[in-house]
Amino acid sequence: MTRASRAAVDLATVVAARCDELAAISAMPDGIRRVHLSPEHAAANALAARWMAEAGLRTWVDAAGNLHGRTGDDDRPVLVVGSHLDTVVDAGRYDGTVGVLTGIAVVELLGDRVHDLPVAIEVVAFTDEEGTRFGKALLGSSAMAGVWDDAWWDLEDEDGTTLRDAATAFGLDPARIHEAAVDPSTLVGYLEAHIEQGPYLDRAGQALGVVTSIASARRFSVDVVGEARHAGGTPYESRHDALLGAAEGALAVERTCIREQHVGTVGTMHVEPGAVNVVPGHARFSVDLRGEFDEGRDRVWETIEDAFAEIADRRGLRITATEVHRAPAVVCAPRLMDAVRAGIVATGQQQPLELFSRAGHDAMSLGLVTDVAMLFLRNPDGISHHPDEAVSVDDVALGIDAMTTAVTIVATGAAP
Ligand code: HGY
Ligand code: MN
Ligand code: MN
Repeated sequence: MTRASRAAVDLATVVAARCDELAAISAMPDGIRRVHLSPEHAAANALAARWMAEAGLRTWVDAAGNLHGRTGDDDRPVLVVGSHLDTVVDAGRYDGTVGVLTGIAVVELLGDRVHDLPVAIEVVAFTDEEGTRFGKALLGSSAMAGVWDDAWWDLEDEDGTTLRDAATAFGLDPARIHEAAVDPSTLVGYLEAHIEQGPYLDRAGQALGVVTSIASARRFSVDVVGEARHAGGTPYESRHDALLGAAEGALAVERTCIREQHVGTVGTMHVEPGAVNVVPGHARFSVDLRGEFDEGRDRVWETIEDAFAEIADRRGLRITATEVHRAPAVVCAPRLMDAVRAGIVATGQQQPLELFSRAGHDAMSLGLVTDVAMLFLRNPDGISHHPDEAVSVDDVALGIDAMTTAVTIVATGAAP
């Protein structure tokens, strides 16, 4: 029988209310959209910084736009606890936010004990975990991991604004981005609490789970060039219809991934000239491809590219795929997984489910420079990246208790 502490239940109630406050910071009148380097990003950082300060954390925004809050200002080694505040379009209100707010709640639950720990706790609210605005995900955590690629500055959003110009307008100095990089020797590890974004904890009747590894991902922008022609006068045998080529390409992604037990999604598609009486001459669509391991993911991508080549040849099209994001699979560290597992068991949940994350997370970036582990919270029906995304206050309370225990174990080697 799982049972959260009274203090964690009170904190979880605050976390839920804060998720609602953050949800109101949106570029959409009737949904949640909070993207990298936007006014909503700045507002969310300011609000979360206030909550961090109220919890006694020293706060700052780094050269990439990530918000940090740390206990003390000495040179103790650092345990980072975080997640992200940016969102997809028409998002749910718990993806990322619950992890950041759980980190703040852990500091509040530890209270004065936090100063006795041999490590500093640093809560980080990453920006641009999603890649919604510029297509490349994990920009904030990549900067902190020290793997920034200056070529990213030329990425453009749908309005043609470059990442460089957006960063400058936000008040950041692109020339100083490398100052966001953490010194890996100062870290003892990274822990992240996140809603599962899948149905497996819900199906198992468990509130919390331990993540074993995080999906290996690649994203592409696929251009399909055909010929715009009159919709009435052009016989089929003379057509090079870019939309139909893209449609066949999207179906090839689905067919290949089902057969190869991977996950591929075509989330966006643009067609030009976009007139009812013109055979489309150009189409562009996105591919989000994931697998448990990099080798399998790459093999599946090669199969998909072969399918694109066959479609292009048969329909007289030019199909070009450009990679816009790649993140290697990250295996969670057993010593941190043990701490997360112990935290869950301490809430009364025996034999916590261990599962591979099909969703990407900032832990993928931090996993390049330090040990990482993740705590999953039950996400009813696995609905996420959707307004119906949900998590219960009771499960958030259990997550706060579990994360507090995990943090204490990682920091001191023993449970509180
Ligand atoms: O796309 C993902 O998997 C994550 O939610 N950014
Ligand atoms: Mn997400
Ligand atoms: Mn997320």
